[in-house]
Amino acid sequence: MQKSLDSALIKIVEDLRRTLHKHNYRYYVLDDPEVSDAEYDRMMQELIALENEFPDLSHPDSPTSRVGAPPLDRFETVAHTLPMLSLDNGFNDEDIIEFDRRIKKNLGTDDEIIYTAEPKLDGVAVEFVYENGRLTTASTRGDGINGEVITSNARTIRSVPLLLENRKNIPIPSRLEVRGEVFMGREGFKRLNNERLNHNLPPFANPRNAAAGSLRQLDSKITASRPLEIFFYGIGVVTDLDLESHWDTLVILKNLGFRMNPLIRAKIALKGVLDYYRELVEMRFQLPYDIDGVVIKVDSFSMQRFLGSTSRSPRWAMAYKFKAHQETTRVTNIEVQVGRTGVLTPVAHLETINIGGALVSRATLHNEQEIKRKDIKIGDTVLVQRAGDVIPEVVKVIESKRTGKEEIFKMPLGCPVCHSSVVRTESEAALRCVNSACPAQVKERIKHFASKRAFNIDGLGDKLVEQLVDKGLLHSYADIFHLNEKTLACLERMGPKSAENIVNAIEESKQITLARFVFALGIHHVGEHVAGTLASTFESFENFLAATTDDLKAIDGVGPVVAKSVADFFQQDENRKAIEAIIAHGITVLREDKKIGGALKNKVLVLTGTLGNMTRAEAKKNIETAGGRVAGSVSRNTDYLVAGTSPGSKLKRAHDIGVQIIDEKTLLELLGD
Ligand code: 5U1
Repeated sequence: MQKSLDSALIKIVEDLRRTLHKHNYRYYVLDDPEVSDAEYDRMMQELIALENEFPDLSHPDSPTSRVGAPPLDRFETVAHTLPMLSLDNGFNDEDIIEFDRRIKKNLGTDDEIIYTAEPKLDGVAVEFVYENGRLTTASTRGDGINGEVITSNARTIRSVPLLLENRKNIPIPSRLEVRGEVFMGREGFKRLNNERLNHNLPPFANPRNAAAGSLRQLDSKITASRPLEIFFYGIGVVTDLDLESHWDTLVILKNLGFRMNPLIRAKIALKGVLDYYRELVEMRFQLPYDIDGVVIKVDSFSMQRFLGSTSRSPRWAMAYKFKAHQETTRVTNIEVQVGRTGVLTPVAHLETINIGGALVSRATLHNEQEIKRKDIKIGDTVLVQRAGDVIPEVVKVIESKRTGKEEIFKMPLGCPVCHSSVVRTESEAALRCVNSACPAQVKERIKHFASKRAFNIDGLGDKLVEQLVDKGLLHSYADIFHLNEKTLACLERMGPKSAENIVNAIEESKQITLARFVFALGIHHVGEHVAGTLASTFESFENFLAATTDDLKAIDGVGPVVAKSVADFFQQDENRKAIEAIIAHGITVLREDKKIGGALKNKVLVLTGTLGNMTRAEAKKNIETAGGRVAGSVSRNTDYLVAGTSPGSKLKRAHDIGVQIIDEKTLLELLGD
């Protein structure tokens, strides 16, 4: 009897593990989840409970091992079977043309060389060893010959497969060494740094440092709490597989369960490589993670072997780096700006400089502590960086350039705009203006409310909002819905056509998804990600309004700070009144389940060319309402390319990689119009 119970239990645990591995693969590798996060978490909790109750059933391959293992005293080191080489760098087209020329010369051919090109992530290179399909060792690059063993830490990264699966009849190699870049996305980085500031811990300087620091933790439970991700890009020693090219290898790796960057461009010639570089230069700041260039690899393995490597780097690969995004300049002044939650942010005025193609004359200094920590004075020469975020920041002072005439900066004792008093909240490094009617706060709140990712009111940009607030025409969110063509046409540089377009955009914005609506309210600590979590949890605005602090705290990804902030927001009469006033204008907050269950559920669409019946913003909104997502570029994950008139290069790309191309009429049919 006991035996049959044990075998039934073992089967339940094994089934749960298999199911969780499968869903992990669908979520991280295919970007096509089959179950909700809540369902996944429920299964994981069930497995954790069973493994806790029956410790004999625990196993290092279990998906539960992602929560971390007992802490280590130190890291062991391990020799890489094949050295983990670096890449030679190129900085302009001529360097890449020369690289191509050299390869042809070494191979003794005039034929076009076929390359695979991929984004170069700014993260930490790691090697993973799989023996008979099980992850046995993960190690950092170290000096390229020996690395540090970080297996328990690597196991906590959800997009790292713990067990390989034989899909599409690909045999599981007895030994497989796979290499990839561990990184932290920008959203995760911001959230982590906010949490650290809230706990009086120093923030990480950039996502790369945060990824490296998180991976080198002796306690893997800390690593497990960090939002690390990975894209795999290559191999070391592999047995049992007959691999002929880099691209074929990546396809096989993807089928075995490894996550690939969807932007990898396969089998292109030199011109394709140069075009791809330009595409990524355009796209880089829209990506959710930092990249610092493009990696170009000769695709054929027989050519790679013929070309060989130096002791430092392979002759068949090169990194084409993006232009520097750091430059030095001088701080001419420091101004204090007031944000939508009243936070006072010091901003450096700079002598204008060109950083990676953009003119920069302002940089955020974050807060008073940050100015003190970096010891920034007015008149200093500083290193300025335009990083992932569009807001440039001061990295450090170039002390050797000091003349002694630099001036120390002091934060004002009151709000620089409305002169109300300012307070410093205990957990925050910031000062805050206490007057919620402060014109600076009103302007910033309305800008946020109308912005692309909130109500998405095309044409109601920052300058216009400022004019409208200054003229006393906008005091609250609801005032936006009173704007008419006559009022708008009185403003500077506003023709009747523009006024009409704005009024139309305001009208169109009245249909809004719950996630966008919650984000638009500008609740402290509720960014786009948290708003999405709240929307998918509560499904309707009525449910969200009725939530208690305990309901909020119970949501995965919503900590006590966010829960308190949401509860405080709704406790304030003025906020409730502001929401009632918005809703009274005929706003429809779409139930989130409509979005999730829409005709384009989980579909990825890319738009090219001009559409006849809707603007791009409208198309995007309609697609999102139907549960789809609009991406900026065509990749193998794209479900449909919607081609309007005069389509761009995306059409050829979609055609080349076999993405389904549809016209606007078909899109309307899919949207159920
Ligand atoms: N995407 C990518 N990054 N990266 C880094 N591929 C790639 N390949 C590398 C490195 C160091 O090296 C191999 C070409 C040896």
